[in-house]
Parts: sequence; structure tokens; C-alpha cells
Amino acid sequence: MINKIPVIIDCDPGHDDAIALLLAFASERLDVKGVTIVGGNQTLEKTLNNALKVLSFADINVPVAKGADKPLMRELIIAPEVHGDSGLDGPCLPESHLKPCDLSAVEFIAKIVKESEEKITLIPTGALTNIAQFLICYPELKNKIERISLMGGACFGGNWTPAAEFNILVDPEAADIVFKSGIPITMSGLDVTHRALIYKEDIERIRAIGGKVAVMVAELLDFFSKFHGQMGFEGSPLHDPCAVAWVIDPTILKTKKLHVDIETKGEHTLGCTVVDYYDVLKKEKNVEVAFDIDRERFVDMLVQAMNNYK
Ligand SMILES: [Ca+2]
Repeated sequence: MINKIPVIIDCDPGHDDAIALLLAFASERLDVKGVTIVGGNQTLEKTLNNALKVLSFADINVPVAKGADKPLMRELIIAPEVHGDSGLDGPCLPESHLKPCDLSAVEFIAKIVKESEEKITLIPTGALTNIAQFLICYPELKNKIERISLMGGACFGGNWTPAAEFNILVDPEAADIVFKSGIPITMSGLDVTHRALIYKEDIERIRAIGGKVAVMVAELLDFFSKFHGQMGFEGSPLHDPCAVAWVIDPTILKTKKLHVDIETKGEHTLGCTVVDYYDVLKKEKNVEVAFDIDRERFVDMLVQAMNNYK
């Protein structure tokens, strides 16, 4: 029997966060120790509520810890254009019967990491505020992090400004701390997530599985695809599930090891992940940057995961 990979998911649900969570909990490869929440796609209160609702609806009982309500040094940016007023518009979900745990996200991550015999993999799919605070508060635990597989950034072009991807832009100072930490990082940025497209026929494949979770996911994707349709996308880019999919099966993404810095000061480029694609700096290559995905296998992985909730 293969050992499961112990992970913590740090997220801001968010349609694609919700699907990333469901993908992770359905996987036989992952042992999800807990979920920590950050503000981003919507306010912290809403992203926390969304996470609790989705987990409760899918009958998943796991510790959920509330994290930062704003970035380290800035005011919060939210994305109602993409995710609606609730942060998870589309399906009508009942109120959750789950409650967040007493520990803060940072305390929770520290507790799990301390208690675990194995190193923990962190999967952040929102702004990196909680992860940076954890590294600031518990530097002695850094060596017990196996890797960070994150959704964020881009080598070529942003989605919230011409230079910056949303998650990194929300808290560039936090991203800077994480990218300089020395912990191995896999970055699923826009270069790959804009190829992780889910088309109408894929949504229908998920809906046809039946059962409340698959139908909810199809309804999330219906809402998500309306926004992306208006933006001129042929399908919906499933950003956050890429970061989970890579931990489940690293062969699903094509990556290149490169040096990446975070721009924290630029007038036009704040929040940019400056990827040294041509190795002009000859600096240490600190990030596995993902550029492509086996889309068919990715969709099959999602379909199989949703099938497990029937
Ligand atoms: Ca997210």
C-alpha cells in the first residue's frame, strides 16, 4: 500500500477552491489534515462560510481554521466579478453544521506540522498571507514542510493587472516571504491554469454522474463559465485544482525549474511573479513553474473524484 501524502489546504473559496477541496478529499493519495482559510475571492467571513458549507454538504468532517482577514501590509482586494456576492454564487447550499476550530490558521498549521512524523505538504490556493505568517511565527518548523504546491502567479502576463495574477497581487509581501523561504515550491500559475480548461461537455459529464456533490460542482461550473465566457474563454480555467492535481499525480503537469522573484514595489508590475525564464540572473532555481497540463487526464481525474461522492 502506498503511503498517503499529508497535506493542508489553505484557500479562499471561491468556485475553483471548492472544486480543489472536493478533488483533494476524494483522492486516495492525499491525507488532508485540515483546511485553513484566508480572505481573497471574498471577505474572510464569506470564504470561511463557503468552505464550511461545501465541506458540510459533501459530508466531510475536517478541522477548518480561520486565518487572515487581510494581507500583511495592505487592504484586501476581492473578486465579486468572478465569484459573485457570496464568493460562491450558483448552487443553493444549506447552512453548514460544521464550526471552525478554536485555533487560528497559523496555530493550526503549526500544530499539525509539529505533531506529524512526516513532512507536510502545503497547498495554498489563495493569497499567501497565512503561509507567510506561519513562516514568520514558526521559522523552526520550516524544515518540516515537504513542499508548497500553490496556485498563483504567471510567467507570461497577469489576470488582475497586465503583470499580476490575483492571488499574488492580493498579498505580494506574503508571496515574497514564501518564495524566498527556501521551501521547494511548485507554482501552478496562469501559464498552466489557462490550459486547465473545462468545457461545456465536461460539465455535462460531471452533472451526469448524479448525486448531490457532482450536481453542485456542475452548478458551480455553470456560474464560473458564464464569467469566463464573457471574458472570451472557450472554457473555464480551473485554476486551484491544478495545485491539488499536481500533488496527486506530478506527471499531470509539465514544469520547468526556474528562479522566481516577487515584485512588491512596481508602479505597473506590483504582484508580478518575475520568472527568469532564460536564466539570465544565474540565480538559484527556487520554483518548479508549471507550463502545461494533460487536460484530458485532468478532467478524468475530476470526474473520477466526483464519482467517489456518489
Ligand atoms: Ca482561490
